[in-house]
Amino acid sequence: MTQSPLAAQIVDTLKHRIGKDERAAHPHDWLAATILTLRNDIIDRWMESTRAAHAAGAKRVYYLSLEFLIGRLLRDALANLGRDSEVRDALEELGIELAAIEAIEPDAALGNGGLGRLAACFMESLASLDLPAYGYGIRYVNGMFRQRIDDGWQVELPETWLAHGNPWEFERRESAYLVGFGGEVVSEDGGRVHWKPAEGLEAMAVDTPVVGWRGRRVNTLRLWTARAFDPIRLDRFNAGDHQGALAGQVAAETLVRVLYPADSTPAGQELRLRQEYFFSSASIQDIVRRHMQYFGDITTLPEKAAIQLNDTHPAVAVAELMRLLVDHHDVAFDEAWDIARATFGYTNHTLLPEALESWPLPLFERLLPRHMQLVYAINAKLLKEARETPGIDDRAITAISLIDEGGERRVRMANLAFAGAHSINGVAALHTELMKKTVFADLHRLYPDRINNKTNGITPRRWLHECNPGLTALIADGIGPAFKDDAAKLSRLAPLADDPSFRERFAAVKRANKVALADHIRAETGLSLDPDALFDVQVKRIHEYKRQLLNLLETVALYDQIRSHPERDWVPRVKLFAGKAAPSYWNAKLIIKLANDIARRINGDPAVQGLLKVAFLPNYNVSLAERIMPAADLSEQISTAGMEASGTGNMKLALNGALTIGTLDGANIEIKDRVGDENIVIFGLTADQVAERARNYHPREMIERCPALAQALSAIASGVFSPDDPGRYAGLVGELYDHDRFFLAADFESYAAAQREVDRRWRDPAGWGAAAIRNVAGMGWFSSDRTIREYARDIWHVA
Ligand code: B1H
Repeated sequence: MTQSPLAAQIVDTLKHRIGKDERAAHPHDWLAATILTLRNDIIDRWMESTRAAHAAGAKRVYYLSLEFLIGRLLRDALANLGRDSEVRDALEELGIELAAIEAIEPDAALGNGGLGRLAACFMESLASLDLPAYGYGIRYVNGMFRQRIDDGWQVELPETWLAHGNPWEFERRESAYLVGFGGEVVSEDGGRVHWKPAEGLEAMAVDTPVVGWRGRRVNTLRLWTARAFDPIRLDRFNAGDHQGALAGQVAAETLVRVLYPADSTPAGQELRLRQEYFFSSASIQDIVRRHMQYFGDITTLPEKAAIQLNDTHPAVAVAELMRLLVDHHDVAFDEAWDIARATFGYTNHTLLPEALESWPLPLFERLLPRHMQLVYAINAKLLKEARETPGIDDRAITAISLIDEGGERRVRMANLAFAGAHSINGVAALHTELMKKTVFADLHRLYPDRINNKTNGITPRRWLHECNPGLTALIADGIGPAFKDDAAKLSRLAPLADDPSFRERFAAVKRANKVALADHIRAETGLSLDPDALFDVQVKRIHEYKRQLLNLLETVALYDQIRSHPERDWVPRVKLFAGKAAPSYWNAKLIIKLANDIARRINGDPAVQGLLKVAFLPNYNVSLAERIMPAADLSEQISTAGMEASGTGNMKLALNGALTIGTLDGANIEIKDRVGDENIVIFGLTADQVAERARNYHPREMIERCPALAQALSAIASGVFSPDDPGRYAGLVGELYDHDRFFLAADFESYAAAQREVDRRWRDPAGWGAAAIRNVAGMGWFSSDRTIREYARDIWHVA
């Protein structure tokens, strides 16, 4: 039998690059051989993309992010290159199933949650829109931890995504930069200032190609790894100090070893500041080097480079660019400041006060003495400008300052990023308005033109075409394939909501996806789920403001009602939860345990068999999300209004035909506007009402007035779900009576009523199906292509 050329190439790669023959090859060898073969095609396009940008003297976009939650790359590359079936057939000839090797590709989890996944979607959209762009971050050896559930409790295990090597990446040993820490600042004759760091390590680039839709462009994700300047100190080694001889290498490896697993709350540890400076410095050095090599004049930087700061984690890059301009390129301070501000944009992702990054001034000064001086100089300029602005009083000056003087002195990274950027954007309309009114009110008064909104988006390639091929084929059948190149065209689907035969086919696709998810869950956890039940999902990081606890309380209340009134016409429901808790976030871990305790009790109770099931799916990550999104009927987006900056899981679920039950928070508001008020179930206080209520809130009274809630709480608090440790949840529940920071008591009744409204709609399959189709039709706007076009036009000024 003659082999197809592609099959022959894969075998050749296996032999000559991996060193295995067909009989000895393990699945991981086939995976690597397939990726390496595909890579040749990618590399050609990559080089062409770089050449074209260079020849055109194009402006480049640089996206600086401490997180890139990219997930698996093989299916994405195959789909975007349009080589899916070709590669599937070639592997089949070789007796290998593509799906099987796709499934063993490690999930690159170099991010926590929404912020990191947004960076990954943006990289894909930048390439798809043919914009020359680089992502800059850290090549963590251990990304987001793997979550195991032991007796209902979260256990964190290291994620070893590099265990089998990484065929996607290219080490660039020549692209290396020295990054210093500590030491002193010395003034030379003539007033020139020079930083003499006490420690130094080398940042080395590791590049991953990012393939755009239809292979139009391939951009670079450049992640920095660290190595010691002197990998071994022979003087120490020869003197018998074997460990000391390697200390520099150990320090370097420690720096890039782990991703901080805290979502929405900064870690505040020295190693984190070191990570932030390490990758910011290497990235800025790389950007400046490239600019000088191509254009030769540092003052034209803003015309050729747009640097976007993904939250404040890279905010020290503002000071680093100032240092390079002033100390190394002899640019005068004021001119350097204009250049920096014209180059940087800053995206804010959260308003939670505890999430705003600030560093103790002594720590900042010890690690980065020159940057500290520059922060003072920037602050002096900023506060002088503020003083000269009418309407800015002393209180406002205190709030604008880069230094927080209340208590222990700290450097405010959000203020530094704001001051150093020409654009400061929020990630959904409500969030952006709240930025102007709360955290940045005074800076906004000083610079009223800087804050703007860029509502988040998701890439429809990964989050529709790739994860839901059944629905994608059905849509193409219904409206033609044009939506694949322009997600806005999904709107053409809307009329088909009224077509009974289309609705039936739509329902069949959803059911098949539910069967596939149920099969996966049975294999992973042993739990059997009925694919005809309503799949109600809340999947996201576990955080009190996201209110998984509200969902659990309603679940317990529903459980009570079903048992009290078994004769009623209950809608069979499966409640699916998944998500990770920050390892140091006790209440979040306790909520995971509660979900598992409730699941055990309810799933084992014959009284609700067939009517209610609860499952907590371990280790939520991008790959698991790709299975869940297509199979969901109901999307829980129930954060306390004003607290979820945007949300992006809400978009993935609605795009795959789930109806949302949600508060008027983050992007939910814009989803409602696009899918139509009748196709979403909204409940609860608005952000304004939450702010108003906060001034005079008595949760105990609310609870006492709501028997369903009071009963659910007392059942949990008295140990009904935790007979092995009846007091386990006393504290968690007690806090609700006295404080209830996230207004669960205030929203409970309205949430429970909304859930009964969901039941009512579910009983009408035609109505539900039509609403689900209208959700898909309305979600095209949430493509990250639209988001990136807005950034390109309004912030980066690139074509
Ligand atoms: C978001 C974070 C975040 N907001 C600190 N803030 C982190 C903050 O490691 N840290 O220190 C890590 C992550 N992440 C999320 O960003 C928002 O909560 C979502 O609402 C939003 O959709 C997402 C993307 O904009």
